[in-house]
Amino acid sequence: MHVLATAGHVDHGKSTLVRALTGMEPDRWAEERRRGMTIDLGFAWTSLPSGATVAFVDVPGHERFVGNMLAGVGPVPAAVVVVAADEGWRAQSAEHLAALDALDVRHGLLVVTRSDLADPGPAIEHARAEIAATSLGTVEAVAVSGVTGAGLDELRAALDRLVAELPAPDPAAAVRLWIDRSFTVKGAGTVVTGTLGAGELRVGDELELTGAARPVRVRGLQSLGAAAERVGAVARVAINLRGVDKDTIGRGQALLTPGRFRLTDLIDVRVHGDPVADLPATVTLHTGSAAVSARVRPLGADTARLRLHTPLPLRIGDRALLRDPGRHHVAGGVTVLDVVPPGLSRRGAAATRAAQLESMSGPDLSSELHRRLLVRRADLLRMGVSDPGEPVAGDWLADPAHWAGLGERLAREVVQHAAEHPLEPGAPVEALRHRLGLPDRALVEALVRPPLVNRRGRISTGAADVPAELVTTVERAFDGLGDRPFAAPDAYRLSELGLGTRQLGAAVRAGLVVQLADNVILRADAPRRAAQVLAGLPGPFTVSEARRALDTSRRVAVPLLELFDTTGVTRHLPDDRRVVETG
Ligand SMILES: Nc1nc2c(ncn2[C@@H]2O[C@H](COP(=O)(O)OP(=O)(O)O)[C@@H](O)[C@H]2O)c(=O)[nH]1
Ligand SMILES: [Mg+2]
Repeated sequence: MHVLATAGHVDHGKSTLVRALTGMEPDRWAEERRRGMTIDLGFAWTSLPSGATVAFVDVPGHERFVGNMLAGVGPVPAAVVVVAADEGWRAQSAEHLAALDALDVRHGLLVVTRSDLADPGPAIEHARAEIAATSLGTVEAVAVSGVTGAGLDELRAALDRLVAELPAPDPAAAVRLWIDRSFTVKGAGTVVTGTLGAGELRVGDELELTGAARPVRVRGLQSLGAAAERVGAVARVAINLRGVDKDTIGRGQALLTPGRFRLTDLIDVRVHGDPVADLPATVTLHTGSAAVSARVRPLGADTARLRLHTPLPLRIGDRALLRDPGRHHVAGGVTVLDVVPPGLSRRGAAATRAAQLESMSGPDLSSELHRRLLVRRADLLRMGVSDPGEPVAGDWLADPAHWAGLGERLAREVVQHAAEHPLEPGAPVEALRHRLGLPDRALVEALVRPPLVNRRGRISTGAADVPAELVTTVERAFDGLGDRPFAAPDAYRLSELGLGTRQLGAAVRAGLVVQLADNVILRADAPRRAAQVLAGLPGPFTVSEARRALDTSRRVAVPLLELFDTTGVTRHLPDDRRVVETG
């Protein structure tokens, strides 16, 4: 099915045309039929010669009902612009066309009606020129009479050509159904209708309803008057809802696939049309079937921040229309650039923001990542990025350059931590998460790559490349200590060999030695072996007893025992003796 909206000045023959094409009455209200004027949206449908089904959303032309017109046009991708041959281009011809342009409607057809009353030539010429200057571009034109039926066959053929060029909807897309009508049906309860532009609805689906605290469930579906188990886009659809009261639902609200949209009341937009500086401080923003009041804060020459009176399920790339509520005129269209914009409290923040918005257009993954650096995949989907790519960890997506930079920073932090805490077997993940300002430990872990290693929640430099010279020098430091594995080379010997802070740090990171204090080093396996020796002592022991058992000095024994205390190898008793912890 295809859905088209009518557009055009009041009394130019829109409803008559829809009636002639479909045999259905688009003016649903008794008042409309009595006054011979469309007030609210009308709906009718028919089959085209190709077999394609086309449904019309017939809109009111009177300027008092432009709000209703916009609710009908908002969700529809194509329009039939109607102009009366005998009246020509009029105020709402222009206003409706400006609205289609603001909403970036790209497909349409010009129908000049009442051509039994006047030569349609001048109206066609004028209208086509006006339309050509908008998002609709060059359109086909057909002259008809809704009364005599002349031209209707050509129109049906032209409609077939129009619907054939409409883009195919994405059946897998999330549903955002803008409600254009709601009513109660005896025995069935609340029913809402709308134009389904993408995705699919099924009986039993649970949906979010904007403005409602609880989800609603689809109890029944109808399309073009027939019940259906599922309805795919594009379609006019009527939805019987469970769990909702008629009084709490209506035009302007939307039914949403759960978890796929976020409601926002603050958006940054690009303005098409009037210069931003000319916009009134308060405008009415129309999108889908919604119309909400919005405060305008100009940012750049064609960008602004809008504070919406009511939050809407908007995504980056959405189009909306701004109307001046005072002068009743279409002030322009907007493209949503950001639905979670940064605060502007710092001095100069607005100018910086304007510069950022300069280069933005649609929901482009790389620029979103560039802007947000790290963001959850689900959040990007909600913002309107349809293919957010592969996460770096968990649900997190990262800007590639930022991620590479974080990897380098992590390596530096780990090296620095090793230098500051040479006795620790690496930096704790949580400490690194904090140092790097990351929101999730999983990110730190995902940044670990060789030569870094992650062992039991600590990240270390692992087996780094050790200069052969360093290995030899360290060996020489232990020369002459013979078979005393717990004896440390003295400070003089170290300085003689050129083993300063940096060299010792490297030797520690390379796993050659452990450093117990300034200038106090042992071979790397010494602490493990010392623990075995101490475990063989008959009972609690003093520092002196440990020192003798290990055949070493207090200079080594004291910091070694302190290390054992902190790592849980020994327990320090109140009488200053220690025991080796078992198990
Ligand atoms: N002679 C003639 N009258 C028409 C034609 N189309 C519409 N009308 C009349 O024009 C008036 C307005 O038509 P309507 O369809 O209600 O216009 P709308 O406001 O654009 O929906 C009605 O009195 C129609 O009967 C046409 O093609 N020829
Ligand atoms: Mg009408």
